[in-house]
Amino acid sequence: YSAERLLLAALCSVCQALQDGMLFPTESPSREVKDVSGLWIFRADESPERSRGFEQQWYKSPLAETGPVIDMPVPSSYNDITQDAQIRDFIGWVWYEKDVWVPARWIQDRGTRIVLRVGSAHYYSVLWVNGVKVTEHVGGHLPFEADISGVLRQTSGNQCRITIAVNNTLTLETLPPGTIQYMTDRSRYPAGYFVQNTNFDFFNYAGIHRPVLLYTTPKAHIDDITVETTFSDNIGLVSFNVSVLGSSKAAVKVTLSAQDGRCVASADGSRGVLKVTDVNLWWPYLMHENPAYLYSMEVQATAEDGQTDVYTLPVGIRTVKVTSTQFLINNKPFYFHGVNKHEDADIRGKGFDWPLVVKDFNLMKWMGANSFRTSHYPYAEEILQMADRHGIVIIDECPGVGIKDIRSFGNVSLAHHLTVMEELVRRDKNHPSVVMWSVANEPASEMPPAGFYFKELVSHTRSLDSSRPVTYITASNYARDLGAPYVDVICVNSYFSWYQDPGHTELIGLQLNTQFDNWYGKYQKPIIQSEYGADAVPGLHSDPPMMFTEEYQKTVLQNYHNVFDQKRKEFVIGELIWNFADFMTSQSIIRVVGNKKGIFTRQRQPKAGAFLLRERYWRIANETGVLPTWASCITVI
Ligand code: BDP
Repeated sequence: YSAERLLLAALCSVCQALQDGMLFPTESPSREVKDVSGLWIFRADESPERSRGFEQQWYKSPLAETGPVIDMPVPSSYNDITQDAQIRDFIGWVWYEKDVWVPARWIQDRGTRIVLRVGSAHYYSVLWVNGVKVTEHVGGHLPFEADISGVLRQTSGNQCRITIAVNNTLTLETLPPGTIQYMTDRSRYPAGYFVQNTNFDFFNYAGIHRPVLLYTTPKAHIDDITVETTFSDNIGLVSFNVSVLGSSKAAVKVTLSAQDGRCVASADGSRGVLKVTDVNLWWPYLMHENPAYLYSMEVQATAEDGQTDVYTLPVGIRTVKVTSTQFLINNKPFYFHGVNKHEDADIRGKGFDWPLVVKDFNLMKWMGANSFRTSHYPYAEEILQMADRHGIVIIDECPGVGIKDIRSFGNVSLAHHLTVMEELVRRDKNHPSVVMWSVANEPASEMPPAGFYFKELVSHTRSLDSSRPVTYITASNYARDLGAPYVDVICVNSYFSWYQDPGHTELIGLQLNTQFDNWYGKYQKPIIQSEYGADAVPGLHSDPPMMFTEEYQKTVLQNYHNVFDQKRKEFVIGELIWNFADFMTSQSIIRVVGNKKGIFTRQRQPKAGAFLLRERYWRIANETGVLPTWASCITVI
């Protein structure tokens, strides 16, 4: 299968330290953004080796001239858009194309740099503009871009044909890993029959999942900005580092403004520290009466020719620290009462969708959640920006999910995993909402290579960002977990009375207490229950409770909560329900049209468990935090 060979070659060629920044494209006096998402055309390469598109060079001419094409929305997964099961379950190369107009002045002004950026595409992508290859990228969930100024000026000018080939094949070395299995028994499978095997529990949606943008910068431009914040008494400190490309002598000026527009600090130079008197700290939702305070940092870089590039970055001033029993935000104990999510919804699959994002934040705030984990991959940047603005705290996870095969602990895998962490930290380092990195979910951390693998991974992540703790999510036994010595916080998933002792909710108390005491006894690190829960098919009832009913889900949660309430006085620093909403999985005998552990349905309607959690989270917030005045009516529930 040619895609596997191509992928391995691509993986090896990109295993080098990242050179450039990946600032979120925003408009400014010197920058324009043109969203070219919308309706694209699409063709799946159904040839046996999935290689016809490359052999026939589909990028060289309009895609419609190569064969039949269909409409495809961007952003969206392609899987659930048609009535064709073959498209839903397709594995291999699919081709997207769109013709766009580039403003003439962008082309004419040679001082303008034109960039094409894809928010994310699942999984391995190759990009052409007017038939010329401009970049390729391995990995979903993270952005990639190419400077296309040269290509546009050399080819046909204002008209721009963008072609993107995307391949969803997963191999032992990709993140997440997977394998392609050929079925050779001719009495059961036709010739050439293959399947993609994975070890994760969500549907492997594919396509262009986030917006495709064209944006401009001046030739000499701000390439990256890194801020780190701290404070002492009422003085906030913002250290900044600005990198400029296209000019070696650009003059950099940095200005920090408060929410009312007042300038509170400024400095000249590409590195420095801004001092903010009477600082307004960035506080999580429900921890302060004025949470999520954001300053605005304007960076100006003026090149020798007088051209100035301007970029504005929201900055929240806050600190994060971990002790052996606590998670401290701004030196105050923070208790995670939140959710695990997925990027997942009807029709669009993992495609970015503003109505869904805003609805989900409204639901999280309604239920009194102060945090979520980006299980099991990085979410759209727009989601992190929402979290910054609403004070929702994030554990930011990379796509290291389902690492179960010992062959996925090899050097190529590790090198790629380190690169993905570099891409993740580069993208998300400036978000105050992000308080911890998670490098993996439920890897086979008891396998001998895991010790070395996680030592490297955690220490590399720390070297990229020393201001945040690092963890991974374990489901392994405390005595056999080889990565736990390296992490800052222990995150444990467990499913008592579900996958173990199904139906026996009376055992949860004993088993959960044992779990916590064992882990704490061995490592003396704070613990987050990073997943727990039970499936509930909405509308299914029974009393006494039986598995799959709403009552059973509630009973499981209540039993977990009793133990959390004892242990949060000691070293348990958080609880994240699995899951916020029902989500699609691959088909199997343990899934009824997807995973039903949501406390909301996939359409975001509450099950009984949602009301239980709402009461609990507001009660905890009432005990530990400061509620906003508008919320006083909710606290009486
Ligand atoms: C956990 C996994 C999560 C699954 C969940 C489940 O981390 O991805 O969806 O189990 O089975 O172990 O519901």
